[in-house]
Amino acid sequence: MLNKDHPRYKSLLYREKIVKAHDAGILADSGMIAHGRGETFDYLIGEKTTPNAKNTIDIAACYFLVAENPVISVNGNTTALVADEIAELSKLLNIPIEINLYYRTDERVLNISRVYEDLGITNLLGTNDDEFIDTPDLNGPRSPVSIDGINKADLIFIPLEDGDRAEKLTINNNKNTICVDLNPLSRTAQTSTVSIVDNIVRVIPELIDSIKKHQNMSKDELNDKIKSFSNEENLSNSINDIIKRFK
Ligand code: PTJ
Repeated sequence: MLNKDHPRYKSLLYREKIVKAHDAGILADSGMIAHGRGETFDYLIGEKTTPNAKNTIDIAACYFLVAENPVISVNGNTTALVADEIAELSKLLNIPIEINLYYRTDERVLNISRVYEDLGITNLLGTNDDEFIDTPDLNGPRSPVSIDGINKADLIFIPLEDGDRAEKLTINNNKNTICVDLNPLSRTAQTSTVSIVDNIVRVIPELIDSIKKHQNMSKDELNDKIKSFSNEENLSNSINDIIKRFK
């Protein structure tokens, strides 16, 4: 039983979620290592959403609101930490969730799909190999994408994505991608259209609030905000935030 007074209570709580998801066959073995790497970067940014990350989340909200076919791609880590919030986001925008795993096995897909079905998600893609197509540009374990999901999407939300994939989706396949990655130097962060450098556990609630705040704005206003954004500047600010902490 975790003690709420422990100075690192939240961190321990998320570790517990990660371990439970591993035991339940949701998290990949490597997901534990990825979580540890994330913790390190979270420590370096002060374990809070920086003003720069908050601004980037607002831009992500604008992208969601102007997109024609957005899709939320989920993996083991995202499901372990924020399944409830992902389900809320999907319902708010009325958009599908695609289970898209790096280490794909039928068992993990089944376990993850049960989590979202129990949360009332009916628009769940990537659960059946028959609906998958192979995208020639995307080789590797994660190459199959759902015909009605990532393949058709103009905007893909990719929390905790691997770099190869993010690069190919964004650059080779000409899609807009929004990633959430605590490491501003990762290839995922460096190649996505919008890179939210913050912890997924803080990002999704903040993103939901931001979408609610922006949803009555006109498409022109939303597009103006999008045009004013530079991901290069965002990443440079994120790196500077870490440097400031070291100083
Ligand atoms: O469930 P699967 O099979 O799709 O596998 C998922 C993992 C995450 C294991 C797989 O995609 C992978 O190996 O990813 P990487 O290459 O380790 O990249 C994960 C990135 O997410 C790293 O840059 C971490 O710093 C970052 N990260 C880890 N935890 C968080 C995070 N970013 C935001 N929030 C977190 N909680």
